[in-house]
Amino acid sequence: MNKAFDQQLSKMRQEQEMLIERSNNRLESNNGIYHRYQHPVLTAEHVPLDWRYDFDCTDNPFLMQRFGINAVLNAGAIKWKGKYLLMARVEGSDRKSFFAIAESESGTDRFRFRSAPVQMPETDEPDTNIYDIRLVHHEDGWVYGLFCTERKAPGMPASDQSSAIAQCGIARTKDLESWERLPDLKTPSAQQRNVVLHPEFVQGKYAFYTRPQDGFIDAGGGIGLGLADDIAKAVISEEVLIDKKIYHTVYELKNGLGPAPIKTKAGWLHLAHGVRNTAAGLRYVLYLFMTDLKDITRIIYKPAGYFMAPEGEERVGDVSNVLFSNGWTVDPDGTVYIYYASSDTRMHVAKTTLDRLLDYVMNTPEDGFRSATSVQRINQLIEKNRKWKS
Ligand code: M1P
Repeated sequence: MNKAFDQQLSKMRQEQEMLIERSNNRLESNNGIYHRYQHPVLTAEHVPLDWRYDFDCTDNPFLMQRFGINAVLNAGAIKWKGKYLLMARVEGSDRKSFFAIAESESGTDRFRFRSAPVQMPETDEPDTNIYDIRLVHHEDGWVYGLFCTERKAPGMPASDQSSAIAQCGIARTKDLESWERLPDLKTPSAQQRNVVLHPEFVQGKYAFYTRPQDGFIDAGGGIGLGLADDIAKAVISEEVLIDKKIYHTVYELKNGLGPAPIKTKAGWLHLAHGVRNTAAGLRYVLYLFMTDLKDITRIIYKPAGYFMAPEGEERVGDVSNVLFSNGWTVDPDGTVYIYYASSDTRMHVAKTTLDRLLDYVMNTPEDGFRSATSVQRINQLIEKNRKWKS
């Protein structure tokens, strides 16, 4: 029995309870599209203390953290048995990521991690790092998790310790507790990240949104789509690009799909991230587009520019100036929660409705790709607004 040790541990427990139990207020906004929230919904400080500290005062007399957590980011999301579940990428201070599920009754606050992280089974080729899971309740009855599995590139000289191969790992579950790992997705591309499973069969096959890339860093031409006969041995023989990178846009350098699309009466609603280079480094923003209900390779609406970009404290973190989303949920009343990470460090939520998102995606002008077309769009609005001038 060590009084100081016990007092310190009890203080840490109380502080963490206050953090987890604090309510999260909706922030006012005039954008008409969504509301941000006051606090992040998950941070490294939300990770249970018994994952990080040894509570035995003989073995850990200084109550030192034995396993450091660096960040909680890029969470897949699903509504499950009335609760909002985030399957977060938890990154240790050793740089390795793993998945852990946190649950909330409200969707906007009091997210609490389950008692232990997810034990993701491996294939014959063990993963060095796994991250950025997309959860999809597929019409075949399974919940799939598609994530990036990263391994060291083979055949490199000893001086090269950073070349890596990224591929799409696939796992499935019926209970969000235990996972069956399936073979990694095979595609014609050298590497893959940001792969997402479409929730319905397409021509009787499993449809995958891909992001073909030649190297670990260099992304290919944009977001692709490919079909596979069998999910338990998923092989795509052809990828078609459906949303290409375009010069002088917010997705000039690269893009990647976020969560699985939401089916609406007007089309499949997609959330994606776009990346451009700046003097301050890469800038990741979120954008929306919609594809045709019958032909999911055809984009029918695509507003110009970004839908959400890093703001205020979101702009700073481990990898600054990044918003990334791979999870959203829709309630039966049309409420949409968009879960997004800022600067590869912590998770936030934004709240909106399907009606607002449809209005945004269908009525915001497309990119005209020239300064002159931007001025034209503004002049059209000014003209239209003339009669409303007070
Ligand atoms: O650091 C920003 C993001 O970079 C990668 O995304 P992408 O492949 O689209 O560039 C991923 O590592 C992602 O996890 C990370 O948030």
